[in-house]
Amino acid sequence: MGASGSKRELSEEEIEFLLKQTKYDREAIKKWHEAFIKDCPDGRLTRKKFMKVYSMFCPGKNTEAFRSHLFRTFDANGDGHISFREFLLTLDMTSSAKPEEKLKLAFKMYDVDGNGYIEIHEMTHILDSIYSMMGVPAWVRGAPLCGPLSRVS
Ligand SMILES: [Ca+2]
Ligand SMILES: [Ca+2]
Repeated sequence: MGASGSKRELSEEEIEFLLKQTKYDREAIKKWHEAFIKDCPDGRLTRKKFMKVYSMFCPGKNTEAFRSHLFRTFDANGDGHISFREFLLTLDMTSSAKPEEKLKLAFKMYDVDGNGYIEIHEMTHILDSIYSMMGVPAWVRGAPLCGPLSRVS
C-alpha cells in the first residue's frame, strides 16, 4: 500500500469548514472520516463503488437509475467522484430536520442537468426511476404523469 495522499488526513481547515457547514461536531466528523477512508483509502468514492455500496442499502432489481441520480446529487462538483466533503455535506442534508434542507436536496436530485430549473422531463425521469425501483410496471408509470403534468407545460 502506498503511503501517499494527504487526503487520508483530515486537515484542521477541513474540520473547521465542516463544523461550520454541518450539524456534526468534531468527534462525529472524525468518525465519519475514518469510516470513509477505510472504504475509500484515496479519499474519493468512485461511482462504481457508490453503486455497489448503495445496492446494499437499497436492494432490489431496478435501483440502478435511482442510485445514479443519487450519485449525481452527492457529487456536487460533477467530477465523477464523491469527496469526503461532498459526502458529509449531502449526508447532513439528508438527515437534516429542516424542511428547506430536504427540499434543497430534492431539488438537486430532480434538476438533472443542474441548470437551476426542474423541467417536466426531468421530473418524469426521476419519478420513473423511483417507480421502477418500487416495481411499478412501465405501463402504469406512464399513466398518471401524462395527466396532470402534461397540462402544466
Ligand atoms: Ca465530486
Ligand atoms: Ca434542469
